[in-house]
Amino acid sequence: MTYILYGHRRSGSLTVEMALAETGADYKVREVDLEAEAQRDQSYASVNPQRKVPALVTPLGETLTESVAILLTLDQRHPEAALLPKDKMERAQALRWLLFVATEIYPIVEINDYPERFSPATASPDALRDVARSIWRERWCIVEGAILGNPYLLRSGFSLTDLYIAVVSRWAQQDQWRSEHLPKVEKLTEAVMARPATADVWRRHRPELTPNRFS
Ligand SMILES: N[C@@H](CCC(=O)N[C@@H](CS)C(=O)NCC(=O)O)C(=O)O
Repeated sequence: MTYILYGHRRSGSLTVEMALAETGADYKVREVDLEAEAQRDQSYASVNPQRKVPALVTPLGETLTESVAILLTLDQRHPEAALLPKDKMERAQALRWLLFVATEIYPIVEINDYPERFSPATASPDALRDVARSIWRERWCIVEGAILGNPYLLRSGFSLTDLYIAVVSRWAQQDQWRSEHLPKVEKLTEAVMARPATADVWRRHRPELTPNRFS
């Protein structure tokens, strides 16, 4: 009964790995080195034809891709982990902001990291990246305003949406701006980093961002 997670340090697979750690399920990580472009290897296309991480092979042998699909499946299969609240109104808000970050913010990181994929040969990838970062900042301010709990998103406490917010908010080289403008996102992330189930996973992915060195 072991999950196999395809992932890379600091990537979206960190969210899935933390959710797995919260469930207590056995899992193994298969490294897909994004810095070496290993996701482009033909062998990985049979796992995820979109050639991105994360991907998860479940103990039933199914292959799942898309981080939100993976997280919702883990919640369904491990209800005892309480990855999402039972209260229907709180659950709806957790899903609302999970999908906001997944669909309105996460895709911007591809423009930030690979601007040449989106800009015509005659255009400047740097200019495109600047526009992407400014949209990124606007949308994170919306998430900041949605955080009603302390330190987590929901008043009722922790949910897997907090894992997602913590991981995605670290991207796009916005550390200085984020620490000045997103105090609630920062506090939420510190709380995620310190959770007993996930602290080791976070440290392995982001050793430079442990609570005592957190800005
Ligand atoms: N919609 C996908 C996005 C996955 C994604 O963009 N993953 C990034 C890492 S965080 C990736 O694999 N990038 C490599 C590439 O675009 O070549 C999901 O939610 O799982």
